[in-house]
Amino acid sequence: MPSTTFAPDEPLISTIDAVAYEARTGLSATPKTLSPWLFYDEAGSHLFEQITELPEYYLTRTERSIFAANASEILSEAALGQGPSGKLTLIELGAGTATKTGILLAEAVRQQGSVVYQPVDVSETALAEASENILSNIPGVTVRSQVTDYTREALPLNRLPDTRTLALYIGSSIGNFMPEDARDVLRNLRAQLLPGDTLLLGTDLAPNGGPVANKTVATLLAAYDDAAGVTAAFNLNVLTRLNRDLGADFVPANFRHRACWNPAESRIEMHLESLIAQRVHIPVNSSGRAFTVDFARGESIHTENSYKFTSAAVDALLASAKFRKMKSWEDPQHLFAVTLATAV
Ligand code: AVJ
Repeated sequence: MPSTTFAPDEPLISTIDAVAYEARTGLSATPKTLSPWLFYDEAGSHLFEQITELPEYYLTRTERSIFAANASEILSEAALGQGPSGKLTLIELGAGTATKTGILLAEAVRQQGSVVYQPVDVSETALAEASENILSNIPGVTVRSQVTDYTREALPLNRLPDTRTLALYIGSSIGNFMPEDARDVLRNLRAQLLPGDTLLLGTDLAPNGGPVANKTVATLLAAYDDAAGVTAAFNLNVLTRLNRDLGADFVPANFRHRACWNPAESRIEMHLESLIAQRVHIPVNSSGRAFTVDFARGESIHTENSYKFTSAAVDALLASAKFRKMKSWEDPQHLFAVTLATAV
């Protein structure tokens, strides 16, 4: 995804090129795939916001409750080792609209009087919404937002004298990446940090991964296949996006949303399954040439992975990027974990 500034309803050519590239490479592969970043056009971002409020989608509200219960401890642990005049600066990867971050920012202001907040995201509109929310609700926060693709580019870390950085990577965003890519994203972040800086990582827990075995595969499946069909609409919207951005002729009604649990990989997978044998035409590709995609009945496009972690898996991932766990917090039902780690 390019870091170029764009309006959601009027993408620059470079965004279209990136979409075309993903469509051509992903849909000509076996099995067919599409990258999850394609979900987040204007309609898809709106659908995701709706997902976060669904009764089945426990992730967002659970992480928020962990922040609400532990913000004071999280911030003071992260500030350990600061000099007397030292302050924490918060940077957030993939900040989106930063709705949960407010709890942590308000606590940072309470503890240190003021805070500089640097949200990083590929979406300029999401960042604009984030700054507005934060600035109008939490006095004492200075916002410096940056449009960057943190998976491909160096982070624009503005290090102020006398400050330590607390990097936030929350919302289970890391779960979208295959293990090696997740490690590389954290290594890219680690490369911009100094020893003693910290990372707060939000991860969804594997079923029965916590000390109490009360998270089932059914809990997970419901979160990715809700009764109201919002997740189905979110998944199918990627086809509508390809129609709009590339002039493709997908008929979304000819596909169905499917979520499954892959125990060997410890991940939820989302697929779009073709209900019939069909041929789809895609007039625009990255080299400007049209191409066609044939689907057998029952064949699917793999659109997303959402990895679920044991606490040992979180430790190993952190260690592979030169972080060491300081402390972690879970909700009482052990659905979700928030882990604070220090750069070593
Ligand atoms: C935004 C990647 C954390 O994996 O739970 C929600 C995206 N996909 N429902 C997740 C998503 C289907 C979400 N993340």
